[in-house]
Amino acid sequence: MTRVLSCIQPTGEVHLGNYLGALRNWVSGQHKADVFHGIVDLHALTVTEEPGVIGRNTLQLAAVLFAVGLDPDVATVFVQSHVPEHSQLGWIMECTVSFGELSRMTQFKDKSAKREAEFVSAGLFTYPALQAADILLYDANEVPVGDDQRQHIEITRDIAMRFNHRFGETFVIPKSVTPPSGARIMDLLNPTSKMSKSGDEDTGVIYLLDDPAKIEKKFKRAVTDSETEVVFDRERKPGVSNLLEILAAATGTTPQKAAETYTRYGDLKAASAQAVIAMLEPIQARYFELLNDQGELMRLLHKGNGRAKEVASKTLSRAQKAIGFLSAE
Ligand code: ATP
Ligand code: LTN
Repeated sequence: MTRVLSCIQPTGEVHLGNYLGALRNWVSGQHKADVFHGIVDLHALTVTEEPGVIGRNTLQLAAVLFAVGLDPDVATVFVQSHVPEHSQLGWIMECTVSFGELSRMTQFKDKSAKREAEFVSAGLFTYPALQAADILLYDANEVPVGDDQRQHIEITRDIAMRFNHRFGETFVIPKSVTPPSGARIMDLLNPTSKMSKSGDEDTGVIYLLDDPAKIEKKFKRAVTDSETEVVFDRERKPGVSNLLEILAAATGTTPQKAAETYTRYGDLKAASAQAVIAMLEPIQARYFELLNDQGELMRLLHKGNGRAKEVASKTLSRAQKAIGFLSAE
């Protein structure tokens, strides 16, 4: 059976881009493959400094993952720091990737530029090595990610191949799979940059827990262009195309088809808002139920952590043996 792995960082509130670009596909994929989904709190540490924040975000994110429909009896949902093999293999990966390769990662360039006046940790730079460990520990065949993560999957493949070449066949070589629709949702106010949890401007971001009034307001204010024609053209009309992409993803059609239904920007915005509100309503209800029962939430996570550790510990010892570290036994 195909093994699929994808992870999400507990760095802030989950937004529509995360849901349409990632989580929704995790849910639909859980019955088609053996799926592992990690809440990668160690990755969140690259950009989080205040005490307590990561733990709180991790718990909320776990509630979101189950609320969107991941079934703990089918999908392995785990917390990265609860499976210490990630840190252990992460170091080995750092020693298998070059400084030059890491320097070419656009996520590092973007994030370090955004943090200009702030602390840029070395972890932010070596982040892809830890991500490679996340993936390789589970012998993942496929890694479903949005466009923004393709480069990290490529570098993971390069690292895995290099390791196998140096130390003998150890890791499965993964490949990235990109969902067909809603692959890249842009910020409503700044439709040429992706909707992101860690951007400073939050009004162009639709959060999964936003109430209907807020969602309507955000869509109303969405940036379009000075023309009037509703057509799907990412290059020439990024704002309108983004709305069409969101509407299409929320109603199960294509952006081109959605464009045929509307002639006015105002109607397109209103329809997009309503479609998103309807899509999020049941998710929000389940989220609050789960968050009110933290004992149950922790029980579900322990279940996933146990299953994750079983697989990860085997792969780590395979890698350690291949390298030929002196055995402690
Ligand atoms: P950050 O801004 O801190 O990088 P993020 O919003 O990009 O956070 P991640 O935790 O990095 O979120 O990503 C979780 C998943 O959501 C990834 O698979 C990523 O590809 C996807 N994703 C994030 N933003 C978008 C977006 N705007 N459109 C589509 N998919 C997205
Ligand atoms: N880097 C990813 C999050 C991430 C991930 C992973 C995704 C960490 N480890 C392993 C897929 C597989 C991001 O910023 N979205």
